[in-house]
Amino acid sequence: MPEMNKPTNKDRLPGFGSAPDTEVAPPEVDRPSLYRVVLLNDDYTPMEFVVQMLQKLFGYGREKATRIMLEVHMKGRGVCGVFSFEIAETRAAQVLDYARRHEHPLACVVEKA
Ligand code: TYC
Repeated sequence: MPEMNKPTNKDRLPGFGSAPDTEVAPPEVDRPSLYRVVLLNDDYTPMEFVVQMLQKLFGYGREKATRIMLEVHMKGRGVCGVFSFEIAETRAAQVLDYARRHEHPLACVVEKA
């Protein structure tokens, strides 16, 4: 009579009969760092252009875009968005490209949040 081997943990289907998920340590993954796209003030770029740029490139409504523009105008700088590094760099490049195509000196920088 062949002897029946007792099942070991190797025979168990994952998720059945093993420790509940809550006892399993989650894999350690680093959250990606965040970066601010910061708009800088200048004396030449029209306010209306900045508002429209913020609506077009960042998807803000007119009110929020106006608030950000006025913050930059009055304080010299203002955050127009916080993103992962690649998105922040892309958005900043889009701002500069859009401004240059319209011949405005508008400047922006990316900085770690
Ligand atoms: N200071 C500009 C003006 O008086 C307006 C302006 C706002 C320019 C925000 C740049 O990022 C900027 N026309």
